[in-house]
Amino acid sequence: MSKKLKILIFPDPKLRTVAKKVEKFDKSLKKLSEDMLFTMYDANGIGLAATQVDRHIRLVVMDLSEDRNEPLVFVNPEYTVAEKHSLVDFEEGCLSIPGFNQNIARPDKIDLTWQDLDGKKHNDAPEGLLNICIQHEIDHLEGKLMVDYISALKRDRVRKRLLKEFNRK
Ligand code: GNR
Ligand code: NI
Repeated sequence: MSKKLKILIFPDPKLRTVAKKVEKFDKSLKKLSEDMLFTMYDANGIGLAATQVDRHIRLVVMDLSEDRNEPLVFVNPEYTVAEKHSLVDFEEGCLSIPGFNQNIARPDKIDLTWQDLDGKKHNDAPEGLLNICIQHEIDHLEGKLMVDYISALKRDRVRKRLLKEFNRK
């Protein structure tokens, strides 16, 4: 049975935690990834980092498919920006910053490595939405959020709105 986990909302300071590398590929890791996928589908998100559910390990889940039936799991994802790259602008949203959308410029070519739930290593050069989404999720694992790409003034406005709406209930 999968469990719905609580998603932390900005400016919860726990979202600033830097996640630790996964060393043990055991049943509890599989269970957490299932609960995260369940939570992500429930919230209609396309990705979710463990940081967002207050679990500070380097684990990301995703589903970019139309029918929401192609779950992806990335353990210990890491990337380097390709030498010959451009920046692509894309309007992003974040389940930890409800009601906030922002265009963010990110490199369009990265070399990505990760492990699966069995610890097997993979690498790929993701394109399109996968490229954008994995960079967004790896930001979470580093304690970084979309609001870090905008001015302090705008960030403060978002912070105040969300404090009033969510974090004080
Ligand atoms: O659901 C999400 N949509 C999204 C749209 C554009 C770029 C990134 C994302 S990820 C986001 C879910 C989320 O907050 N993941 O951390
Ligand atoms: Ni996010």
